[in-house]
Amino acid sequence: MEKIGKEYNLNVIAHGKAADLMDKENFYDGYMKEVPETQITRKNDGTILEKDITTPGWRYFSSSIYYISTVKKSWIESRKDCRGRGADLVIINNSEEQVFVDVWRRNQGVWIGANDRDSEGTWKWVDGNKVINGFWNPGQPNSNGDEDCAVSGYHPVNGKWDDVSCNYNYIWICEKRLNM
Ligand SMILES: [Ca+2]
Ligand SMILES: [Ca+2]
Repeated sequence: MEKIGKEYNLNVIAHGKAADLMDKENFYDGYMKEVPETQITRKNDGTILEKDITTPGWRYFSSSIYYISTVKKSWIESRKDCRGRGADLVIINNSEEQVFVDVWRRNQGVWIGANDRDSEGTWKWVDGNKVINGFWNPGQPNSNGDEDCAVSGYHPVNGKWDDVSCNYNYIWICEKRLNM
């Protein structure tokens, strides 16, 4: 499985397109079940290490590696998990990354790194940058009650975002940017 996983990652590097990921979905169904999770360590020297890109349990896509949880937790606990892995909740910068997340979430809601916990109505990513052109469902975010955290795929058939209570439990996706 190690060898196949490496070939798969290199293929994604070569093409870098979300469409390739959809083509490979059946492939990584098997792959994800068999490889163990391992902790990754943060590199400070700015080099791209093949070890990072091929870390078991993580997927490479467009200058980042991603991890998806197998259990559901609150947004804060999910973020804590990502930070413990040297990463943070996923920041979605463009439609390709949105498709990547949408394919990988497999019809489940996933926490993403967008929230308005600091200031109601001001949506920011976990890196502090404002959310611009978010992939929100119609009528969202509406802070219905008190909703400060964004989930992709609240409606399972569509990966668009809703704001929901941060205390709900969802799976989550972590992102670690590689220095390229
Ligand atoms: Ca809110
Ligand atoms: Ca909402």
